[in-house]
This record gives sequence, C-alpha cells and structure tokens, in this order.
Amino acid sequence: MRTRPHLAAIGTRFSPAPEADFADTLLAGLRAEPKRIACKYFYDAEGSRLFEKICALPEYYPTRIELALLNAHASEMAALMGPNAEIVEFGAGAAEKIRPLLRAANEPHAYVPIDISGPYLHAIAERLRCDFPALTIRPIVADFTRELAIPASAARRVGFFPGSTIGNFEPEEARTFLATAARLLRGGGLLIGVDLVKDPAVLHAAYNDAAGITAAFNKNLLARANREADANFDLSAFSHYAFYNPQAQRIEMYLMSRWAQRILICGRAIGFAEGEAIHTENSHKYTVDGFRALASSAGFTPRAVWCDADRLFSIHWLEAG
Ligand code: AVI
Repeated sequence: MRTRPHLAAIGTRFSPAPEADFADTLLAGLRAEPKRIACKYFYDAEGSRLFEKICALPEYYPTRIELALLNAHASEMAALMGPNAEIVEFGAGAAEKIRPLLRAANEPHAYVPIDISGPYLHAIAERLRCDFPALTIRPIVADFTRELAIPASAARRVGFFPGSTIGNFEPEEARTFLATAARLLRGGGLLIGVDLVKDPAVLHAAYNDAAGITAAFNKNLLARANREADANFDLSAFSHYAFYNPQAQRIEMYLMSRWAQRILICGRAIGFAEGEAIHTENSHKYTVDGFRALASSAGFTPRAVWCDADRLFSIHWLEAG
C-alpha cells in the first residue's frame, strides 16, 4: 500500500513479519504501558500452522461459514466482478477461498495474490497453476498493510479480502486501508469478508476453544520470542485470556502473567506484576450497516451483502466508483 495505515500496537495479521525488527519491536512493546505485542507476529511457521488448526475448529465458525457463502454465491459474485477482471487477493494465505470464485469467474484477466511470505506464495501459485492451467497468476511478495505497489493493468481490477482480517485493524486503520484499496480498485470493486456482532457466548467460545488451540496460538508469541529474540519466557507462567468487549465491539486477547516475574530479552530485563497482561490482538466485529457505513466513508459504494441464516458472518461487494 503506498499510503499505509500505520499499524501501531495491535496490527494486522499476515504471514511472518520481517524477522529483523522482531526483537526490537518486542522490547519496545513490553516496555510500554500497557504491554503489547502486535498480532502480525503470530504468523511464523508454527503460528500459521496453529491458525490453520483454529480455522478447522468446531467453535471457530468464520472460516466454515465464509467458505459456504463463497461456494453458494460464487456465480453472483463472479457476475459482479465482471468478465476479464484482474483479481487481486490481499494476504493470500492458503488461497483456498479464491477457488470457488476462480471456477465461476468469466475468463479472468489474471489472479494476483499478494502475501509477505515469498516461498509460501510461490508454492500456492504453483498449486493453482495445476488446477487452473488457463489462468495467468502473478504473485506479488509484499506486506500489503505497508505498501500496495501493483503494476498498472488495463483490466478492470477487483479485490478479494476474505477471513475478516479487516477486523484485526483498528477502525481508523481499516478506513485508511479501505480508502487506499478504493483508489487502487477504481472502476472495479472489493469482495470482503467481515465477521458480525453476535451473541457474546458464540464469540467467547470461538476464541476460547475447548482444545486449547487458540491459547497455544496466543502463547506461541512467547515461544517465538524464545526462539528468535533470545528471550526466556516460561509459557506455563502466562495464561491465555480472551473476552468480548461489547462497547468496543471486539474480542480482546491477552497473555496474563500468573505471578510476579522478571524475564530477559536479549539480556534486557522486563518485569511483570502478578496479573499483568500483554495485549496481543483485537478482533473487531461489525454490524452489516456499520461496515457499509465504514466502507462508504472510505470512498466505496456498498452494493450486495451475503450472510448466513444465523447472521454470524457477512461478505460484502463494495463498488469502487
Ligand atoms: C486472522 N484473524 C481474522 C483471526 C480473528 O479471528 O481475528 C485471528 C484469530 N485470533 C484468534 N483466533 C483467530
């Protein structure tokens, strides 16, 4: 992204963050008041593996419902995308959700998956090339939360941003990201998955699964600090804590120190009081109208919306006039 949303404390998800700045960022975040670690650091190889397991959990409904919506409505979505479109996917991940759209699309000009992890992205592109031999695939290795440099194209450009990753942006960051996307996609549009406000019990279960995978995913930040930043965290000395904040309409995730302790990162000491927490993630939930208003304020014209019968998850088609 050329004009970037500056992702400060609680940034967005996506693939491994650049390794070089991890130790410095970690130290700065743990010296801050209150303590924090940006959620983009979840996604090293182990964190990505754990996230895939989260997506398959019975309690974690977003992945399952979004995929069902894409499968059920792919032809309507493809019709809105139009023929010969260049489809740009932001943070392509495993690129599974694009498949129903690619099958339904009318002779797409190209598929342009963007992800920060080069080897991962090229492996995905290879797999898709086998399954869609007629499709032009042009992967771009980039952290799209920082920079969106996509080569100019004469084709109508449409974006695809599934998974409600937009929920991991703070609302102002989300508006900035959407405004940049609206400029990039002018003349086309954006298909975006957005998790909805709902019964807090459903949300609580999704972020506190019985198998403890989300807890392991959260604690992997500490394990990663031990692996990459010469830290000495004892994982059993921290608890996973996630709850729904109804006024902010978001899940907040923390790692809570079970007792007073001192840890070392690259030889520098960080003290924790008993019960002191590290803020690791916000996952914002939207109403359909609330998200449409946000998209409008960023320069999109909201058009179609698809929701499941229980209104747990939504996919929006936003036109970029
Ligand atoms: C990637 N992102 C949309 C997930 C979410 O639900 O906010 C990350 C996640 N955190 C805990 N579980 C899943």
